[in-house]
Amino acid sequence: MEGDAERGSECQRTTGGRASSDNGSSKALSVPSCCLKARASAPELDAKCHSTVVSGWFSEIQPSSDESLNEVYFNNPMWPGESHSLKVEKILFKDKSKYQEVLVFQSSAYGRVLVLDGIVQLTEKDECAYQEMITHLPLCSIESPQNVLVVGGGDGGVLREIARHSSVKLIDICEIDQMVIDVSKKFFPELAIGFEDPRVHLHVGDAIEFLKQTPEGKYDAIIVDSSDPVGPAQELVERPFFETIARALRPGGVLCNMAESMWLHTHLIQDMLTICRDIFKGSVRYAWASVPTYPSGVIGFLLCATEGPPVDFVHPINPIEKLDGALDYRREIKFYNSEIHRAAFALPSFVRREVEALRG
Ligand code: SPD
Repeated sequence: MEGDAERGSECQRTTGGRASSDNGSSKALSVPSCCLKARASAPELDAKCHSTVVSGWFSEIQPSSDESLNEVYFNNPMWPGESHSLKVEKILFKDKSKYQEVLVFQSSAYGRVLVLDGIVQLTEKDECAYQEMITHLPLCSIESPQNVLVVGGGDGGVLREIARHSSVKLIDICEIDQMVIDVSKKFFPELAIGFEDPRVHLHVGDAIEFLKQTPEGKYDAIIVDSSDPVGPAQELVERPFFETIARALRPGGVLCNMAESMWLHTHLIQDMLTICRDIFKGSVRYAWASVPTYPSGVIGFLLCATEGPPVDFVHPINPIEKLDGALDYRREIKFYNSEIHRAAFALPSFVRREVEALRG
């Protein structure tokens, strides 16, 4: 759907904390534990409206459910009290898939932007930081990765990055939402190019079901490139999911999981680290990178290894600079290098203090 930047979005109302689903039934809205404070003080959570474009600006805020109040907005429960805005030149696409609202717009400062359920997933300008880090942090931490699984990642950017590793023979991807793939192919060719690699096998469906069918020990590395844990990705930060991941990894295999912002989500990071320390018997570390268009401007990565040959995440054993042709494969690498890799594990003192699980 195309339109001008001034046009707002249709709202789908919810009542009593329950969201209407496509078939008219309702299911409970779940809010991660780190957001309970926001929930307690925000009755507006009952509204589930996305992709607010007001006066030519997109913001990660949503209209209030109170119909008597015109133009009153509240922030996303994942980041109470703040909202980043981008100036919109043109809305290029907006539709609702079976799972979420999908919006693409041309911004004046960051190129094209992909938004799911009102939350920025990537922009053309800074996507390199996220896709390169979430991919090369794990793949450069093990020798000669061969079988890799991507959970989510329907835009194709992580596939593009995995393809730099010539040791890789198989790249499975399990993405739940076909619309994300189609939209990426149409509007983000620099990312969707990842799907063109002959090693890629696409599975459209639920990752938890996919992992249950996966033979034990199949993968050397699994990359979880999910959206935030509200909506379809909620289960991807919970114990049963991490258990299925660990089962699907070979001994000494590695997971890299998107792990939110250290400025906003230390509770969530603490929970994920505690669960993963328990499940993965090898090393478990937290790294981060700067991504200006994500809330608070940073994003974190949880790295876990299963029991087996020890993995030292901080010092890449498989440095990208030594991989033949990797730096220029299909397009020049923009953000990641071995120095950034090592530095990504340096954590501010407040994070070390607040996230108990990082002290061990
Ligand atoms: N807060 C937004 C986090 C989005 C993480 N997923 C991005 C998908 C890019 N491949």
